[in-house]
Amino acid sequence: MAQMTTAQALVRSLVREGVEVVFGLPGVQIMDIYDAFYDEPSIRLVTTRHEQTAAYMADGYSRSTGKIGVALVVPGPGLLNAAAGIGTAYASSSPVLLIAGQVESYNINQGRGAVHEVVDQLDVLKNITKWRSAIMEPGQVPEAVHEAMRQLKTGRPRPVALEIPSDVLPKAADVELLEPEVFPKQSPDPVLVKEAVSLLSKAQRPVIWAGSGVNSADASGELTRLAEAINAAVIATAEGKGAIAENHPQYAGPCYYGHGSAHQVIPQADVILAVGSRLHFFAPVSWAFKPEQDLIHIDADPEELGRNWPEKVSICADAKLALKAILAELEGRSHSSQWSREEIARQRNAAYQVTKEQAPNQVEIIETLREELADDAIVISGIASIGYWSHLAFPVLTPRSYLNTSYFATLGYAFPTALGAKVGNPDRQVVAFCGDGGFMYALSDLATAVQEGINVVAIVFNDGALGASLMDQEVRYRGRVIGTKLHNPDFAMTAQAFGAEGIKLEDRRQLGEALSGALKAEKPVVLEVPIESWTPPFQISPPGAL
Ligand SMILES: Cc1ncc(C[n+]2csc(CCOP(=O)(O)OP(=O)(O)O)c2C)c(N)n1
Ligand SMILES: [Mg+2]
Repeated sequence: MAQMTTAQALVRSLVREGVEVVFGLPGVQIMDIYDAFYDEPSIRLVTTRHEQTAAYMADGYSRSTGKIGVALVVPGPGLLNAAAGIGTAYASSSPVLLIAGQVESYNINQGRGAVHEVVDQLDVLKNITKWRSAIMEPGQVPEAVHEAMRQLKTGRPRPVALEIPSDVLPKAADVELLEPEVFPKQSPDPVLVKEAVSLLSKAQRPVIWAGSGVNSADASGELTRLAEAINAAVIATAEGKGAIAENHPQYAGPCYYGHGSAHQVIPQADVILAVGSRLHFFAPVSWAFKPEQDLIHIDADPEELGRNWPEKVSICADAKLALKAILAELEGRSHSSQWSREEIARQRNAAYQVTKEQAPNQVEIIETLREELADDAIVISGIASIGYWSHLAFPVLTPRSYLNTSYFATLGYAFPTALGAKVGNPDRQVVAFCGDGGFMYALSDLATAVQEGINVVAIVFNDGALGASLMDQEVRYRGRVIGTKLHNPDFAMTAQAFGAEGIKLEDRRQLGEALSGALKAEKPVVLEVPIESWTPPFQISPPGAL
């Protein structure tokens, strides 16, 4: 036991739990927490220029490292500003801890208009966090932080929130800090594992459908070994990219809005093993799972099991533990798979050719990007033309190295998410594929990048438009273009004004050389590439659309 304030107990508990970085923006209600950081230099405090970007950075840090990203914000407007980032982390199954201030305890829910007051503040986060709690006494801190960690590290990884009133933070008491704990992940039911193995070993055309849960469980090694052991064809969703190296012979291709190889591969499957995926296909398709196809679904979230399709075997478990158990049970058994590696390669290449025909310019750019980037470079694919097409055409070679927003499709997240990823991976290349519209959302955090030496490369593909919306008008509204053209600053000059490096290309064919130089810069770089507006994949009818 030692005397400490609530704020000190909070910061010391974070240190004990292994938190290394906090992304935040101060204000009067949380200054005691800032003061407590003064005495804990082991935690790096990154001050962002907007609470939304603090949340994105915490998310990018979490998803790229597997550690817990923390965002710290004032109540009311700070928390509301952070909400789009927390919602993105929720959609993307990312374990972010949001610490929010709160008005004085005597003012909570009084509706008196205390500074930053929002009545029932935690309710705002109800549908974008998996767990929330208010701390009202110093002695509650250790258990609250510990429980937050349990929530973050078990089950489906999703954000959680803690709220602390401003007058509670300086209150002192004898507090017993808790030791960190290794929380056990959920093991699969052995009976269900046996059932899954019996189906998989008899399968003639086994297909593995890999979602984000493979990456977040660090299960790509197990998934790859299983694909080899049963000779399965593997399809990865946009969130599941990196679950198996996309140059691995078992990899059959991506699936994004029905584009990719699923429409060729899925109809051939007799057994489908889906791992860590919502199994949501966005549009009705002819190749949807059929009752005669045996579907085995592994997911950490029981709500996802059986939600969209009838399942033969539903396993609620951590993906790594479930795949390990399946591998152990398979030991010594032979498989019945009829796939040949040439066939799998044919599926992969055919889908790639279709993408190339649909989007020749985008694929040319993406091929240049792949050539210049290291195998383990971390890519944040923005809600932008090159971002979408990279789901289909950018081969991801290592897990946790390709981040998208999943179903939230949050414009503006790419650059700040890249900053968080770079803080967690200072020795790896981190690149954001941005559009001109999306990049402007968080332009101010170029200052954060320069101040903190976070040397990412933001590639801004500039078509002078909110291109996806403009193309929507071209296609669905017969060219009635309104409200979608943009006036932009000179991005290179703007970057230079912030103290970053700015490069403006006259021609996109200069991209390879320019990127190679940008990756060596010892500064954050904004690389502006001129493009035209191109139709996104989701505005093109996929093969097999109904
Ligand atoms: C927060 C948010 N607001 C609006 C949208 C709708 N939206 C999707 S794409 C897009 C245009 C993006 O423009 P830009 O970043 O320049 O990329 P481009 O499509 O031109 O490649 C818009 C407005 C969104 N997805 N998210
Ligand atoms: Mg644009």
